[in-house]
Order: sequence, then structure tokens, then C-alpha cells
Amino acid sequence: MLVHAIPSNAAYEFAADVRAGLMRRGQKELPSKYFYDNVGSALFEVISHLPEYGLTRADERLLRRHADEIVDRLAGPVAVAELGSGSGKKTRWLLEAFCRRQRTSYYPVEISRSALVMCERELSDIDAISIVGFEREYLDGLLEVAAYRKSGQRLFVLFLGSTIGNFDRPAGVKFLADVRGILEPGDSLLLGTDLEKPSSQLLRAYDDELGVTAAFNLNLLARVNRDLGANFDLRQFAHEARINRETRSVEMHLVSKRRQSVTVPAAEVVVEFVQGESIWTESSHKYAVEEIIETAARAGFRCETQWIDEEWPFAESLLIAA
Ligand code: AVI
Repeated sequence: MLVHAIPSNAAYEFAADVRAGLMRRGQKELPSKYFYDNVGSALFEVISHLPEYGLTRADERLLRRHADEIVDRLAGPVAVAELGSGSGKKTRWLLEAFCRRQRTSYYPVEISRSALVMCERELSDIDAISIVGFEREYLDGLLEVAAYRKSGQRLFVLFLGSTIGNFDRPAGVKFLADVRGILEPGDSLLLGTDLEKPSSQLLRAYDDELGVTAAFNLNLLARVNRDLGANFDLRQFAHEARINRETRSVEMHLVSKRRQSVTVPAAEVVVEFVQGESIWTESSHKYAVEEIIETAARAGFRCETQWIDEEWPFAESLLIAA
């Protein structure tokens, strides 16, 4: 696989985001996109196997069951781009179905290099596939993929795993509208979205018994230590999952167990914590089925069809650029 590597200002952006998030008045925060270094990507892979976290398996089940039907609905030569490919495991079904029809170019866009490497290992045995990976933020990567488009070729974008849920709702619409802005009419987007479910089920999914999600969350502090030279004492922070009914989301926080101060040299800050104060690290918004159609319409897409998993409420929506 050819990999286009990330530009070197990423470390500065990380330091700037950490500084801005930890120096905020009121709720401190760190952006969830920084979960996915090598350790975080490996932990997320484990989360996807946990009995409490059915999201990834539901996504994969739908893709496995409906891959042929999805591909049949997309006529002509198609290049496939995936925003956040992860290990690429669940994409195999779709790519195999495309490659049975025609030689297919697959462009995974990932901020995690280790995920790109896993993805290539997982998928390179498929006959008639060519893989070119982009170590980029989603929209930057998609812009580059669009520049690769051959004349007469349609782009089919995958945004799976309910990553859309990690944006707040207005930002989700804006993100989809930005994707739409890069596409041409008739191109398509397959959007995987986790649906609303009981709070007790969500709390178990985001605070599992084994403590893998806790490790995934705490790894963000470990990454700040590793990459920015900070001195977070991981044992002095506790993972917590909270339901936010207003935003219909599950939030993850890291709660300071005592009064403490932490230095982050590369971000040039010393951060003070009082006991019980938290860093908000992620929100996972859950959607109603009809809401996905309305959200897509506001971003300039028509919903062609949806497939719903009954075992773990989750929707795969095929959206066409209007
Ligand atoms: C990647 N994303 C959709 C996952 C989610 O469910 O929000 C990340 C995750 N956070 C905790 N567990 C998994």
C-alpha cells in the first residue's frame, strides 16, 4: 500500500489543542480525535470485541448481510474512500463485492498510521484491489482522494462505526455538508450511525467490566505524557461514563481523584485540578432513524435507503449527493 504521510505540524496542533482544552474556564476538555495513537487504536480494536459494546459488530453484520445489495445500487466504475478505516475488517465485505464486479481503488483516510498499516494487512489479499492510504484528517484526505478521481468514475465514501456520533449535532451536519461539498452530484456516502438505546445499556458499553474503555480513556493522558512530556499521574484520574439526556449522548470524563497540578512542557502550561473536577474527553451522540434522514437532507444528501440491525439498534444509511 502506498501511504501519504501526515504533514509534520501535527505535533504543534496537538500541543495547541491540549493547551486550549486544559486552560478553558469551566469544563476542561481534550478532543477525542487524539485517542487514536498506536496504543489507543489497539485498545479500540479490543473494545470492538467486548460483549458490552455491540456497535462495531452491528455495523459489520449489516455490511456483511447487505454488501451485494449496496454495491448493486451503485452503478458504473466506483472508487471507494473510507474516512477512519480503523483495521478495515468490516469494510472487507463491501470491497469484495465491488472487486467481484470490477477492479477497485480503495482509499482509506486515517489519522492513525498504525490503523492504516493494520488496514492494509487485513485487505491486501482481496483480488483486483488497489489500496492507497492517506494519513490525514478526514476532509483533507477526502480532498486529495477526489483529486485522484478518473473521468466518469463515481466516488463512494464510507463513514462507518458511528464516528458521526462523536460530533455534536450541529457539527455533524456541518461535517456532512463539507463532505458533500467535495463530492459531485450522484456520488454517494454510506453512513453508519448508532441509534438510541436504554441508558443502562449505554453505561455498560462505555464503562465495561474489564476496564478496557477506562484504559482507552486514560491512554489520552498517557499520550500527553509521551508526546508532550507531561507528568499526569494516571492513577490519580478515574474514568467515568455519563448520560447527557439533553444532548442524547454518552460522555466520557477523566475525574481528578484529588487536588493536583500537572505540567505539560510542550504546551507551555501548568494545569490545576481540584478534587472531583473532570476532563471531558468524548461524547457519543445517539440518533433516531428519521433524524438521520433529516440530518442528511440538511447537508445536501438524499437518503436512498437504510438498513437497521435489530440485535443492537444501529443504522446503515445510503446517501446520495443531491
Ligand atoms: C469511534 N467511536 C464511534 C466510538 C464511540 O462509540 O463513540 C469510540 C468509543 N469510545 C468509547 N468506546 C468507543
